[in-house]
Amino acid sequence: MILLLSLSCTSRSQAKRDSIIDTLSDSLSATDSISPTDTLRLLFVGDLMQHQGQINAARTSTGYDYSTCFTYVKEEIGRADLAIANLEVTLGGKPYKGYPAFSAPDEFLTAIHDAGFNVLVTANNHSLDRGKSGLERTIQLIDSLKIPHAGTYINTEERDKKYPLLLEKNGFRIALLNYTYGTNGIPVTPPNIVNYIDTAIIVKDIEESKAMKPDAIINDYLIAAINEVGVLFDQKKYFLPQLIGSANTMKKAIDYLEPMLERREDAGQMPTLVIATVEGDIHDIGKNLVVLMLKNYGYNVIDMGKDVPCEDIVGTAIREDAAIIGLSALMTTTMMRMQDVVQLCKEKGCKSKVIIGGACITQSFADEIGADGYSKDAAECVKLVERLLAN
Ligand code: B12
Repeated sequence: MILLLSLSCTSRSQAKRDSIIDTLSDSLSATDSISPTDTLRLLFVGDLMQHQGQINAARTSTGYDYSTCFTYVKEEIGRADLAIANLEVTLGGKPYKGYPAFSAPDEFLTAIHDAGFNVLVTANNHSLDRGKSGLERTIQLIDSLKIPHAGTYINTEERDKKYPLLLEKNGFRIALLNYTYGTNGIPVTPPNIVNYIDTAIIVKDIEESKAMKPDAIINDYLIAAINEVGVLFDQKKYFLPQLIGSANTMKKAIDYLEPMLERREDAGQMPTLVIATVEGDIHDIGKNLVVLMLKNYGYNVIDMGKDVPCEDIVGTAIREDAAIIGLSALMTTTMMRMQDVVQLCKEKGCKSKVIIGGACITQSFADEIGADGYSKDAAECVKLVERLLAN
């Protein structure tokens, strides 16, 4: 995930912009890096404007013609994967005016679109030049051309839904943020929203951008939600149908997010791991997450599914020369099947290390049954596997 921050400041406020960026850089982690082999061409264009002279020049007997306006730069714009521009005028309708309160002809937007700009930011000091109707008309016109945009919103609901603006291109996921220092003294009319520079809000928006990572959605929202379902089931407020419904929803969400998860491409020949939910247990959401995570790290994972007898697990591990067997169990009634696997490994001379996990499993249980490792979640499971394979 890359985060792009667009701050609309005058040159006089450069020092202020620098200090804002210093403040915010603390909240961006050093791990938000990208692989140098991936390429994304970004073009940023400042201030698409329409002064009175430009409006007059575009006027024809039937309307406004901007067809030649971007002729000399169109090719350059087209070379960018994402051509992002600051729309520094409103499309507030007639009468069309230039400085100091801009309202450009609608044809200007069509020309911008035809020129190849595919993202617009709209929070700047001219956002409110035509007040409420100007802000809303501008957004409606941009929406009508399906151009993604950020910065000004009709109301809170729209902002919540569309901001931070998530852009996906060439396998990159980019969160675009846009703010302005002010709107030339014109106050915004509720429920409209202009993103003004406010470091507390920007930090919150950055946090939200980071939470748009698919693995964060799984860890922070989906798993938290399914655990809550478990609590409600415990409290007899939810029953089996709700449990099944929640599990199905979780599966759909994970299937949707899976292609977006980061993958290690440079894995080469990696060890084989055999993973299964033990016999008698059909809980496989957690096991599937563990499988997904390990596969994403490049391991050769054999997923044996759920309700798997220990003889099948150990037999497969021996046949496939697995470095590790990973076992999942969610019920107190099935966790003892893990001990059976450890025992059978010894009996059959299976060299695989055994790791275990699942909501009811603890480190002390792992020690008790002689397992080689335990982890509380899928992310830690990757570290556990790395550690065990290094020894
Ligand atoms: C969803 C769910 C179901 C779904 C399962 C769907 C599916 N495809 O998995 C359905 C509706 C089918 C179901 C059925 C039942 N369930 Co149920 N279920 C749950 C629930 C709500 C969530 C489980 C879950 O998916 N959690 C989310 C995942 C992501 O977490 P996780 O599995 O713990 O996995 C993470 C870690 O533990 C770890 N991990 C997991 N596996 C592994 C493996 C390794 C090697 C490692 C290192 C790490 C690791 O990483 C994972 C990712 O971070 C839990 C409540 C709970 N809080 O656990 C009850 C719960 C597990 N179910 C329970 C029960 C009783 C049942 C039923 C018996 C109900 C019934 N009366 O029929 C049946 C069981 C049938 C059977 N034979 O298995 C009880 C178990 C009680 C107990 N302690 O024994 C629980 C705890 C609910 C409760 N509070 O009473 N259930």
